Amino acid sequence: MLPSSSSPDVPPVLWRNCRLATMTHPEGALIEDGALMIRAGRIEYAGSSANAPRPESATDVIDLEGRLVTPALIDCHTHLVHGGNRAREFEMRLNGASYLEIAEAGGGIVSTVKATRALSVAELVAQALPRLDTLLAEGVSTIEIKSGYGLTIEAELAMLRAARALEQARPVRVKTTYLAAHALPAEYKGRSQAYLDEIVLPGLRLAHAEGLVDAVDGFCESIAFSPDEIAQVFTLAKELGLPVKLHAEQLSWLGGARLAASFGALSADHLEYIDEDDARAMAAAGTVAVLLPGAFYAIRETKKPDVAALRRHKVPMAVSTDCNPGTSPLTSLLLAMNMAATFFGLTVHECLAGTTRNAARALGLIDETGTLEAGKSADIAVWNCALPAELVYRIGFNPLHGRIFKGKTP
Ligand code: DI6
Ligand code: FE
Repeated sequence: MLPSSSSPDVPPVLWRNCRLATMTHPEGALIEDGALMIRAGRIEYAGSSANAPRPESATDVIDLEGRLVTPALIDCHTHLVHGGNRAREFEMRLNGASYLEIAEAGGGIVSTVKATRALSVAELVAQALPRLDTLLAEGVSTIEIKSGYGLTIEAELAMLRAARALEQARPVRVKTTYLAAHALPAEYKGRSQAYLDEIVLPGLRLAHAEGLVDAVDGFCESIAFSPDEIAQVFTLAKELGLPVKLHAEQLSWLGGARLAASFGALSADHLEYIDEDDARAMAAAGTVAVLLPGAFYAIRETKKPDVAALRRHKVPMAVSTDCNPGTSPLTSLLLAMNMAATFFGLTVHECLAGTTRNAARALGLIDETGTLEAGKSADIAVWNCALPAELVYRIGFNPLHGRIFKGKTP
């Protein structure tokens, strides 16, 4: 059991004899004989044992026996709160049904909307907890959770209230994202402007007034909302002082990524269909590229994001599960890293940076977490392995030894 040192009157704890991946170095240097000093839930020192401060008493030294230590993982793009599942639809697809046939049979996002609207906040929390616990068991300490399956004002607020409640129910940091511009509900078929005017925009004002919104997102796609429609949502977000992010270029090119960049978005996500100019615009805006290999895999997409262009323009890349019941029923950030490496060619360091430092950036949290350095929250993962590559290469194996959140062992 790892020690806790979260309250100010508790003496600091020195953790020594670990292989430290602070994730502060662009190339991901590993400190072979590393140490951490943690006091009152914050990191006071992270670096070589040789330069570590002396502990105030011999009892406050913990030997990590050479284990790998990284920042706790961050899942920066999830639809974790939702009702029901889409297993039957999965089976229909295996039997050859097309997305259109499934949609016409009441499948797709519409079926999750129906299941979500039927649930209370408490029931939404209860259905999300097993998914959250699975992610926490793999060393996740920060998670982003979107609305987007309610599609009425009250149901969108309920989803965000459930997301906030999850932060009280578990030792985890939750960032919420308003995604009413996710899909057009059946009652507004063919009337997207009316949906924006009557639901999305007034709902955003109410959600913000209740303190439920940390960022605003949209689905910019031919089957969802146009750049002009997304721009209306982002304009209100900016008026309310909220950061934005966007599901962009997932199934086609519409100009979503560069629209997001023009609004100074925290991130643009999916990005299978971006081009060089999109990467350039994202780099100029400091917009993080969030790659979602689980959705690429589950829908059997063939077009891969242009990682070479993102690298050329030094666009920070994050990796996330996109945990959602339809296109990415994935609750393993370790497997998401393996997929990002295997499908998209990311390096081990890019994968680990993608679930720590750059994921923190995608949530506007880089000053609080995502790297191991003095002043930041003591959000730490200790692994029963020696190399970061062991976190990415295994498929379906969890080497977590212990997770520390704000200096406390949950
Ligand atoms: N892109 C996706 O892949 C999911 N949402 C989005 O904007 C699909 C969500 C679902 O199918 O339930
Ligand atoms: Fe998504």
